[in-house]
Amino acid sequence: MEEEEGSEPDAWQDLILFLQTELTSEVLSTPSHPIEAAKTMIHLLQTLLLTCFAVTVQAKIFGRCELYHVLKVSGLDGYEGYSLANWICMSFFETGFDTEAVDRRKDGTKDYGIFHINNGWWCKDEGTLSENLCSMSCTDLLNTDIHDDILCVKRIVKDPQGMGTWKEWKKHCEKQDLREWVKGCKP
Ligand SMILES: [Ca+2]
Repeated sequence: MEEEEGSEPDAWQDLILFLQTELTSEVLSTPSHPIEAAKTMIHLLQTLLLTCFAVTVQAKIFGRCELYHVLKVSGLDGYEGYSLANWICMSFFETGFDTEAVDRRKDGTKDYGIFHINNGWWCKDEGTLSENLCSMSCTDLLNTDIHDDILCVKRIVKDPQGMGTWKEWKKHCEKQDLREWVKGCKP
């Protein structure tokens, strides 16, 4: 993906700083025996792999029922007349439940996060004029905490077109039988 935005730069800076510190201390204490040196290298590689893993797990793809529960607790069920199944269906077709989704529209604006929120109207990012009606940074729409994303969609859906603002919802979810989307999710 093209998006070096988001919380990623901070995470990578932390990683680089950590590795610099770690490498410096390891090099200063490198043992002269080849086996000890090899052990040190293995230890370093393990540390590197673990740290990379810790950075990448910040991305999150929600499970269907997992999303259901977060949306329910956040009071989205029936909000402005839309059942939870509508939100889950919309998010699936817009982003596949991916909190890091960023897609560019034909008009040059971008849609951010698990609900594909547009930077022309709702959030502010660098280099784009925005109404910023949700009063938030677009990068906050890419982390694993979607409570602020939910607050923003509550604002978006109050507009006259309601969920019709999401093209994929209109295409795949509007006026459909949506029961399958919440099937098996414990109330
Ligand atoms: Ca967020």
